[in-house]
Amino acid sequence: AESFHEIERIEQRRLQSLMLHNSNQVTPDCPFSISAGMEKGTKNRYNNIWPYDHARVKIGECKEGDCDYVNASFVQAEKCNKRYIATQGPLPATYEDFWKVIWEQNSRVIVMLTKEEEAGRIQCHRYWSECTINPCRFGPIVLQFISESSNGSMNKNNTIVTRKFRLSHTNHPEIPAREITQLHFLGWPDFGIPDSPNHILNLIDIANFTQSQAVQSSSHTVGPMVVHCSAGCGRTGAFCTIDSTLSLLNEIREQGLDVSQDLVQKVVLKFREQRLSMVQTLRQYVFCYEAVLWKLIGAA
Ligand code: PTR
Ligand code: PTR
Repeated sequence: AESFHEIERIEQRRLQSLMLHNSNQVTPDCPFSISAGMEKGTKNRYNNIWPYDHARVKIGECKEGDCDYVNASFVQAEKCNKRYIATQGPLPATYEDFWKVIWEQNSRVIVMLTKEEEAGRIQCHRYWSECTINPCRFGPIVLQFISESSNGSMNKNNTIVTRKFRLSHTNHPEIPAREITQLHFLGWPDFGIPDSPNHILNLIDIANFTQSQAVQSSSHTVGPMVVHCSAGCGRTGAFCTIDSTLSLLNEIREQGLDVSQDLVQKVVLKFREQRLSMVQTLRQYVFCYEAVLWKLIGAA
């Protein structure tokens, strides 16, 4: 708990100094600006979660200078080869932006960690489509639904719905359509944790396997996994922390280095420099340790 509170204090101090500096001046004692996001009210799901400018994902293909904004951040732990795009659950006003990011960053795997609706509140709008006959258009992007399958009944807490899509771009007919896989995990309530670390370790395995398949079948460098929940912070942060920590532990063991350091804390501290509130609650933070330990002792 103490180590999590330390993480929160560091973020509080950073935010206070942001507000003091009127949030748009990047200075040595305040290298974090969030001005791009604060001005884009209609493109943010929540009015207290914005990407830091230094780590935000920018949309390249936009005509006016002002349309590159999307509430998404590149996150990567130190010395870790895993890089992700952490983002909010898309809004109807940002569907096109979302798919542009997927296209431009050449991402192939989307991990969705929230139900569409929880307790009568929309957590994430349905940014995909199930138009099987006619593909859907999001601006220049063409999305074709291919299939949906599920490992269990819709209301089980370990359910993963796997949807496949084909993505192409009307301005780039020369680039072959790409297959995109969305892994939609239904067992993670907002601000809460899944029933068992097993569920999330299983999801991580599937996500990594899908990503590696995409890498193998592509002639180009495949982009980062896109991970989102509702705000793209709490659950997204925990997912990326568990995956990155396990990956770091593997590398460290292979190199015979010291495994006794507190990697989870290190990873979360780094992620919080890149996106606000990554791992949102103490319970989620503890869950990160549980999942890592669960994997290490081979219970999974
Ligand atoms: N659009 C990319 C560029 O010009 O940088 C090139 C590119 C082309 C990227 C095809 C990916 C492509 O698909 P695949 O990975 O399936 O070969
Ligand atoms: N305004 C909300 C809040 O701070 O409570 C923003 C928010 C919503 C933050 C959901 C995190 C949330 O969880 P997650 O990132 O897991 O969707």
